[in-house]
Amino acid sequence: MLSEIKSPADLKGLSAAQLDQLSGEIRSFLIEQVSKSGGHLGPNLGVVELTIAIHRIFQSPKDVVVFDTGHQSYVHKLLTGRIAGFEKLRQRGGVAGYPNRSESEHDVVENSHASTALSWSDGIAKGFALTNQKDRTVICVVGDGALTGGMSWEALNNIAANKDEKLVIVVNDNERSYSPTIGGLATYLSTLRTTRGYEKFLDWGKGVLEKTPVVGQPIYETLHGMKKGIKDIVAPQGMFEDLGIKYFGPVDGHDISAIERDLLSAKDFGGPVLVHVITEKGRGHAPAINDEAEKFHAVGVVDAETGQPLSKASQSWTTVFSDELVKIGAKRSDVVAITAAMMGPTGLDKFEKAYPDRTFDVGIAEQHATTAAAGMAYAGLHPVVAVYSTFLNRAFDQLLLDVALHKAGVTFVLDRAGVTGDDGPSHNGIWDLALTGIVPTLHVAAPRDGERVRETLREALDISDAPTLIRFPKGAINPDIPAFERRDGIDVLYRGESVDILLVSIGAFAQVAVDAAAQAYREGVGVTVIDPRWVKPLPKSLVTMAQRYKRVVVIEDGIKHGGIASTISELFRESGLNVPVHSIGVPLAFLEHAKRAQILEDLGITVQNITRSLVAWSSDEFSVDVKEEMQHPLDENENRKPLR
Ligand SMILES: Cc1ncc(C[n+]2csc(CCOP(=O)(O)OP(=O)(O)O)c2C)c(N)n1
Repeated sequence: MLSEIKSPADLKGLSAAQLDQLSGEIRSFLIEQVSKSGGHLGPNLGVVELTIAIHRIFQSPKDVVVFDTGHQSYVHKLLTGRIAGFEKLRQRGGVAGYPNRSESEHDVVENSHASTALSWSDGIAKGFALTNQKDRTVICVVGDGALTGGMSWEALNNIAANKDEKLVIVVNDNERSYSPTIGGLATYLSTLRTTRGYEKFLDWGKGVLEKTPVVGQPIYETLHGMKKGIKDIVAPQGMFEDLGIKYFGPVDGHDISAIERDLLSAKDFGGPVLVHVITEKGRGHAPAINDEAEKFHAVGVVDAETGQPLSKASQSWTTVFSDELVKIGAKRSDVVAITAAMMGPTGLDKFEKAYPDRTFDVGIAEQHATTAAAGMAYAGLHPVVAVYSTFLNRAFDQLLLDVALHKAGVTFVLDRAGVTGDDGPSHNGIWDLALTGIVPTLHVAAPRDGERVRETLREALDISDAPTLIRFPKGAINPDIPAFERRDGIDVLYRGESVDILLVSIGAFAQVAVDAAAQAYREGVGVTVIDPRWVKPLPKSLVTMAQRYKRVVVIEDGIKHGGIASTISELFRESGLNVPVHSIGVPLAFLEHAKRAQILEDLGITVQNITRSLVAWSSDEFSVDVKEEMQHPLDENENRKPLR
């Protein structure tokens, strides 16, 4: 049946039995395809019936469906004509792992960062009202996890103020973010979930009391009159209704006709409505259900039947950090760990196991995590805030003003820094070096290997009068790259035979840099490779070192614009050092989803290509071109295909 569904219209005439069959087919399809490519399997298995019901009751794209975060939009993609693209899910040429406007008119919001959907929906609904598109409804699907993000509440506060807003908020409550959702809101939703509906209570009351002669009926009427009060006790949806948002539910999120009933009522209501839908993450797939930790929130390439990873897990950057922090925690009782709903993915799970009282999961709340860390530092602790690089973007103001201005001894650990690839434009951690470069007092390290992760982490934790930050990439860690010598904190990784080029390698590109230097040597070009480890502040001796070379080349896994190369150029300029600085890194563009290696290849960040550039730069004729390139650093981007 699935292959016959070309658009949501094809769902409308299906019988209950056919819908059942379709749900089963979608689940089998997802298990098979997502296991091959990796992706958000658990969340999508949980929203099969919910997505079908939404597309039967509403008319996308006239009605706009916005998925918060967007990781749970696979079923929506299947129902909107994109089955073929799943062969290459999250790969170049295949469907993206998140909604994508270029794929379909049914995708409006290209997200991946959580808790924005209610604001998007509020804006779209207000826009429809003001532009005379009153027949269009906005449906916002938001998880209980995403509701822990502050933006969700800023949006609800505004939505509630507009009683006529045609907005249906579907809370997809599966009790989990990656791990179980935490906090006061989670407790509140759980009360809603577990309390039997007050209507049932009243029905029961009516039945019993009506049979009670004389006093029965009046008591029932009094109860009914006190509806609101009783409701708060029996089914306390009061929080939403007090805000001014009509509440329906809770409804079984795997019963299509039950969801449809509530969605229909919501559609007809004519104002902001919240439909509370209870779903099960990983529904219908035993390995997902049995995964207590994350219910297969996100899987790599796995065996479709057993859910077991197909390749052996290798040592990752995350595990090196995770193990070292646990060791440090044993000696330092002031060290505490903070995660924004990503305990496992950031490796803080081991710290939590060892020191549960010193570990805080704040929900999807990077801003709160950052400012709360400043508070903890003031109180005498040394917080380690572990987040993905891309999510620190959220907390820039808090980093700048709450942490850095107060010189708070907080250490940020950014995982998944640099090009990550398969999760698309918004998941690349390519902005952190540029963003943190403009934060006074902050120290930034980019370790090149495991030994340096351990070392810089310890150095960071020894700094208590200023914030520190360590960034490293996703995935398996390369073998350690020992230094020949260390000068003023700068490691020399490869000594060139002559002084043609000083190659400054930032972080995990060190191996590529050393290999390129070795190849350049074979072509008669002398390249010395150094790794400053700490890239902010840059060691002054960099200037003295660079003086001896004809050219300096900087390689970094981040945007070139405002990155380390640009800081080094400025440092040289201010020091009166007139040496050309070339930059190898990521151009200022949004990178479409593809494998990291493919993207790096496109950007020319391969040993072969870098060698070619080193050789070209070292030749004299090139100097004219170089000047032009420095004046127009973005020109080259325009010719690059996969960028937009
Ligand atoms: C700002 C931000 N921080 C962290 C994440 C990582 N993340 C992706 S999905 C997710 C959990 C979402 O939970 P929920 O909204 O309940 O959706 P579910 O997966 O349970 O359906 C998290 C923390 C993110 N996408 N955005």
